[in-house]
Amino acid sequence: MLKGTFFCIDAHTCGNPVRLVTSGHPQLNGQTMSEKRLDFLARFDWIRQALMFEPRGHAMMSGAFLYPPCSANADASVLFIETSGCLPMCGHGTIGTVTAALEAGLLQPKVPGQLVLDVPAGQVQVTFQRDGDKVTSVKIRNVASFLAIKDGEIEVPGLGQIRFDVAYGGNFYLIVEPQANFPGLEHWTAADVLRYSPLVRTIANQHYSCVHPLDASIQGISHVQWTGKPKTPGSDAANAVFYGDGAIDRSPCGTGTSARMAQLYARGQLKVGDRFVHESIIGSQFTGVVEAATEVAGLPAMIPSIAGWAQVYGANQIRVDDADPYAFGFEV
Ligand code: PYC
Repeated sequence: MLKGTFFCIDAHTCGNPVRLVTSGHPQLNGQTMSEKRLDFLARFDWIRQALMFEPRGHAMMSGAFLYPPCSANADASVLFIETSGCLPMCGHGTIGTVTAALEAGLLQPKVPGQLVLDVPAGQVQVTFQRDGDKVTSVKIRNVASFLAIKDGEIEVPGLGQIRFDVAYGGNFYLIVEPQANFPGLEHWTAADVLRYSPLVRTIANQHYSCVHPLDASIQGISHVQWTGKPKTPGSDAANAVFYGDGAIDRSPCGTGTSARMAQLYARGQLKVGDRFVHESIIGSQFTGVVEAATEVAGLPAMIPSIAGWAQVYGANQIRVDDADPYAFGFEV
């Protein structure tokens, strides 16, 4: 039986995919995007599975639905989907969604060049540049970000003792800097990242807990960020972010860059006004800025911004028919 038909605009943000679903949206219950995210996961997760997993997607696939605004001051709301679930916030996803939606005429900003978006993690402010019909850059003023765990330590089979911090930038990131048992990302292959990240994430989640103080539906370490020396001129640092079951972000990761800036800010290595150019595993760059100091439930925090670009490369229509044994993906 045909379960649904979805029109999608396919794009990538600095190399990482963004599939903006422009039709087939389910009606969601809830007042906020956080509540709507939970409703989507409870009742419509089959849509995410069908559009993100192989054979219609792949390990890195990620996408979004646009919804009407939840708040009076917002232009629209965004629900993020990817192979691991529905992220509270996604930086590369927002840059790709905004680019694809503006170019397709799906968003009409109240203020030219600016958008306010409700996302499950809160609200983000977007500014963008255009050249004719083309959107050339998108900057996101992200949700309040903070250092959640300082100097954690776990024993990782095959690696040994690993010291880390956990920071929040819209998702919780376990951040590993070069140390005795990790020589730095520049000395690792992608296969090393894929091999050790799931282990590190599982072990850290067994020993440490992190829950967002204002929204308990945001909890647990979902992403692992390995850091190192950059290779692209102009970058301040490099990172590889692992997410889902086997994905390495091809972009520098918007929420990961926010988390990294929050960690460096809390450690006194960045201050308000500082710029931080972050490089991905393929050398693409986001420009981050420490916009302001703030607090979250009395804890010191900061507001980061991240800027990057996206390219729209096509459109497709995806039919999901449950007569197809692989309609909702498969495990390899
Ligand atoms: O850009 O925030 C991001 C992101 C999260 C997971 C993959 N990319």
